[in-house]
Amino acid sequence: MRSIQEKMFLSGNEALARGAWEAGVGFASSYPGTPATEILESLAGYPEIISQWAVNEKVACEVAFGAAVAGKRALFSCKHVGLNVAMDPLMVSAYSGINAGFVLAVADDPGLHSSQNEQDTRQVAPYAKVPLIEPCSPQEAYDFIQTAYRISEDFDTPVLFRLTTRIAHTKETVKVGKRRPLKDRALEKNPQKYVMIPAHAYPRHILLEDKMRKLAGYSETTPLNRVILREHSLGFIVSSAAALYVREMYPQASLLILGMSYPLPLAMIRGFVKKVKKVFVVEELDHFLEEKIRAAGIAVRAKKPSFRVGELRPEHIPLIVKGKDKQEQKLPKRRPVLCPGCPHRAAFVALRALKVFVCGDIGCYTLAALPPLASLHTQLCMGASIPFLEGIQKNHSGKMVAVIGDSTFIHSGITGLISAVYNKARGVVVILDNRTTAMTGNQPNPAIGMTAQGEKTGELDLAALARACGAASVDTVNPYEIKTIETLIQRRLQEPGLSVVICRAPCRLLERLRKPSPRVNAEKCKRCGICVGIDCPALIRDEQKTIIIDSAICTGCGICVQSCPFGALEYDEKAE
Ligand SMILES: Cc1ncc(C[n+]2csc(CCOP(=O)(O)OP(=O)(O)O)c2C)c(N)n1
Repeated sequence: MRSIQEKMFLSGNEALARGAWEAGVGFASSYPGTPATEILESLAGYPEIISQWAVNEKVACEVAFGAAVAGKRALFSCKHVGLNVAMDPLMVSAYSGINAGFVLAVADDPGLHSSQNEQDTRQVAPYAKVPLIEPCSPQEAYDFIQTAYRISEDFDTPVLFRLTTRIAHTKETVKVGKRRPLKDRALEKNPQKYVMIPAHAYPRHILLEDKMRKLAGYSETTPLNRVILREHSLGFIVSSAAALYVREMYPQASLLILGMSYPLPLAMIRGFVKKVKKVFVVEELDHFLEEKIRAAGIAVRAKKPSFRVGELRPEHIPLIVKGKDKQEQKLPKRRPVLCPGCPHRAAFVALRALKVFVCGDIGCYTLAALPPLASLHTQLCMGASIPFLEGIQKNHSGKMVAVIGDSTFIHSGITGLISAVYNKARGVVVILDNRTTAMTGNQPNPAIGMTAQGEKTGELDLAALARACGAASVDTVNPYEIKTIETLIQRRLQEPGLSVVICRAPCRLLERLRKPSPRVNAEKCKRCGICVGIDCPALIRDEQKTIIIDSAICTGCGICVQSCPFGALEYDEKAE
């Protein structure tokens, strides 16, 4: 029994970290990604846990799996798309099984608050043949992560632990306990278990199928799955955030809440459906539960397909019960924009002037795809910019540029660069090195020389790395000089091979640039709006087309000054 020590006000991510710490986790590895980033950030605050940012999710998963095989309880965390990158190790680790407990905490982003898609991670559990745990609150994230480690060790399996934005970021008072120190398990040489050649993998697959049958039995009896019988006329089968919304909208209804949603407790579901007249399956995103329940021949009602897109909200529940379609909310949207003084801005002003085709990547700089900058033309997934350049350049005669951030280049851009050089691609790769992983909240990366737990470490030299990959030339430039960047890229585009231009200046959220703001010389200003085209939030054009500089947020970076062809934006000599 856990002895309750205290209460803490925690988000789902923080509660998960606290529960993992109490469960004796000794190692954690991750790559940042919203809404999962704070899991590792919280774990890094516990000195008993070695907590590391890896270069990408595949590596993070492999390192954490290695730690589990070594005998320490280990945690891997990432956002939903991060699991795509880590699928290779996950699929095979399910065959191997673990030594000490191994949990993969994955946070989905229904509604795409900060993601390129809204894939439903629950679908991975049957594909990878691993159990799936879904908490519906921070308290459950804290409680269930501890159960997840017991399941992992009892069944010799990695466990998938799925959160969504609302569970990961919601805060509540969580009852917590104490850390239970664990003895490390012995590291053993067991090639039949840890070397997945065909001769070993085949018998492991037989074992895995048997394990899944046993897990299906466990799912029928675990307290993670529970029935709350109230009204017999209406009931819901739910997991994750849907459980909260249904409780809020239909407090008298009967509930079957699935904390372990794969393998499903089909006998329990059958029993529930027998007792309750009208049973609805309510779930966010895919019809994961509905499909499996119906495939087992159990008649249930479910949401219309329109609810498979976007976030589920409490007010959707009555619509689902009435069999109606989702009504789209028409709220005004706030346009995201690069920060004032952002070092990425000038590169895109230069690229726009060059009128080249720009293969983009994922980071703050993806915002340059939006007008008025409108100077980034593709974006697929992390690291895709350079392979995209290669694919397009080989099949098109135009000049091609790829743009990629420092963290993304290290994540999965390096192999693309090697491949493009090897295959004799032409063009320019611009590495936007703002000395951080800005988009996800300024985490350090290997080019910074700082670990997740704040220790100094070696600094990866991006210029030397690009040279070693075979780049035809490597230049490092000050990204605040628009003309220099423009001239350099233009020159490199005329040359053979693939050149690398590193635009290097720190993210303004890390290092504040506070130079005096320029002022508008009303006599020279033509009210043409060219300066507003650099898309700086510190530049406002009023209804009379007068340019106003918001000195409260202007950093004095000077990009607007360089962009005005009439010299109407100028620095006050005395203020300098
Ligand atoms: C596979 C995957 N992992 C993580 C993320 C979350 N994410 C988006 S961009 C990014 C890195 C951004 O850093 P960088 O490339 O240095 O650009 P910056 O935001 O600093 O400009 C991360 C971690 C993602 N979208 N996809």
